[in-house]
Amino acid sequence: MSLYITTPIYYVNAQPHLGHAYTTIVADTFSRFRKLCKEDVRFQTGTDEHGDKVAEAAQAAGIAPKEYADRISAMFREAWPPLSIKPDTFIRTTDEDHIRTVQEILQKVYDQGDIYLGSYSGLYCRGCERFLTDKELVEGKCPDHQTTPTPISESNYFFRMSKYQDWLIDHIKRNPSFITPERYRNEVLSFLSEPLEDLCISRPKSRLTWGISLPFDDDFVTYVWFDALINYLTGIGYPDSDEFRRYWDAAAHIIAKDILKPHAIYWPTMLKSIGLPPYKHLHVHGYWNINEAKMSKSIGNVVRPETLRQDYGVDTVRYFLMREMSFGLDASFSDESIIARQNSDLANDLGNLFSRSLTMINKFTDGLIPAPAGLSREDKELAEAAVNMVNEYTDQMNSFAFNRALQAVWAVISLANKYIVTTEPWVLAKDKTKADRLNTVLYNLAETLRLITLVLSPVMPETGLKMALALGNTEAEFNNQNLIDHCAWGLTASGMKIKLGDSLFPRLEKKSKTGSKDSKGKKKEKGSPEDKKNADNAANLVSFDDFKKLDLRVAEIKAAEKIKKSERLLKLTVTAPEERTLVAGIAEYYQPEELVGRQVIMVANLKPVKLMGVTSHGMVLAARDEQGRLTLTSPGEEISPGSKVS
Ligand code: ME8
Repeated sequence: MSLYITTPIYYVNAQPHLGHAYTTIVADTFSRFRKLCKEDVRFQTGTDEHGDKVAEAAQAAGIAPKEYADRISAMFREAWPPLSIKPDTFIRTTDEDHIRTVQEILQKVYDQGDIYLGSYSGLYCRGCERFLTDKELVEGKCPDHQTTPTPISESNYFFRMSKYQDWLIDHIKRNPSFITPERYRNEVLSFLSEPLEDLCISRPKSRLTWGISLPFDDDFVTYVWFDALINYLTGIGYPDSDEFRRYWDAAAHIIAKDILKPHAIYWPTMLKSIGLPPYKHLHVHGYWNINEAKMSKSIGNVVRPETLRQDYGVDTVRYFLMREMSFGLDASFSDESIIARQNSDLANDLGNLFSRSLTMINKFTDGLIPAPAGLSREDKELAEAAVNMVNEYTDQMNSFAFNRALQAVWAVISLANKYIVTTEPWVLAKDKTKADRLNTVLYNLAETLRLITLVLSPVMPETGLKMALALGNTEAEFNNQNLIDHCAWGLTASGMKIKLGDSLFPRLEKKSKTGSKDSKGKKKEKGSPEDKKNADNAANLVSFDDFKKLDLRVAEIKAAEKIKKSERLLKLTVTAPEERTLVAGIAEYYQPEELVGRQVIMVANLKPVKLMGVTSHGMVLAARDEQGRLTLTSPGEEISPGSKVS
């Protein structure tokens, strides 16, 4: 089977924001998912460069429209690879082949009598680039752009859209999956219950020159929507390329609800007039809002995807967008919600399952995935749940219910975390007669992680690769995995060598968007008394003699446990080489069992202190960054416990 998945082509009157990134990440994820189902996929995005809005933005920037379009189009093109978005084609409506295709199509529609010259007066919204009906206005304004439309009266060319109204209603009714989710299908049918007007498809050059000239009348340029929608055909080489024959029947467009009407009404009727079958699916999503208002360049409340990527990492951004929005409905963006997802879903649930399992395989079976013995009830339960997860995930992904697909994965992550608690591998490891049981448990964890890696990779490609490599696969094996041949239980080969690495996701603390803040959340000013104090502190340098007083040693953790009633503190029993107890404030970042066997650096000659009833004879060193990520320091390679650090 083939799939031709597209995003809208974005206007080049402003830079990419999170709304554009969302649609494009959905298209990328879906494309990766269907490739994982061994399908032949083509994914297209691009930029929409003609029309009033772009001409105005170029004028405001004081440069020619083409130069302006080149600049912003490049920003869109360059925004995608850092977000792991890999389109097969990036189309621009100023491309030569697109201009030629638009003119050929216009001529064809004109020749068969579907375009006529008429006159028009109406209310024009520059933001929407179309005339609005009275019904669409809210208190006289465009509801999307909050602007009063301009009355315009002029001669123009019209496309006989009304001629295809009955055919379109019939097509929508016969094909329930033509427009999804259903609410948008109903919205379109309700709109079509009133008589459809013909579509004005030209602009006189006296008013606008930045567009594609009509092939049959050089005094006019093409209306930007008639031009833009045709990109979906140009991109696959309409009318006579192999790609066109291969992909047009499998076309699926993803858009937000703002451009439902052009895609659900103008476009299928245009296609009908050209004699082509309509696209297969139109998938419509809601808006990302900020404080209840649509994130939009005209309102100016935008979040830049690049800023988010730098703050949270690409896979956290992708996961958050796919998990947080229920496709079709609106969702709210806030830093708090993305941090909450990172901490609970990624660092806690997935990150802990991963690091606990790998640490135990590393420690208890020398880093080799062991061979399983007989399966108990709880083993079967885990295996069954993991295999069912793949099916459930596949169904939900195919129906664009990405949040539900991810919920299904997280149900298994949580089951596997519970499985660790009930099977207690660290207890099994102490008893030689329980080796078979330990092997089975560790194998089952590795196999569950393999299936989790498989299904998560379309959403989080970097994390997927990291997990696959850690589980002992090569990059080529990761790239060759698929949902058809690799979804059964028991495919992990025992004896594979795992590779322990860094944790997948750090825990984050609540942070500000606008740079460094003090503890009360007030933004710090440069040159403030506080800055002066920091400068004084920096001058307060430590002498080498003072430094020499510190006795830093390598310590090996033998046991770790939570301290009752404390959320932060862990009690560590270490050897250096003599045994001693340390108390460390790292419980939010590490599970006790993943610490056992690790070497750390400690300050060995601190005065003992009592914390929550436990006396600490020293302090473990850790690094913490501005986002609150924490990692324990350790010697670069294993060395005898007690070695001096100097
Ligand atoms: O309409 N939430 O381009 P455009 C979710 N050039 N998605 C959002 C969003 C938000 N707050 N804001 C924007 C155009 N989007 C035309 C399209 S297609 C032949 C021509 C996304 O730059 C969403 O996909 O205004 C929406 O449909 C699209 O950007 C509009 O992009």
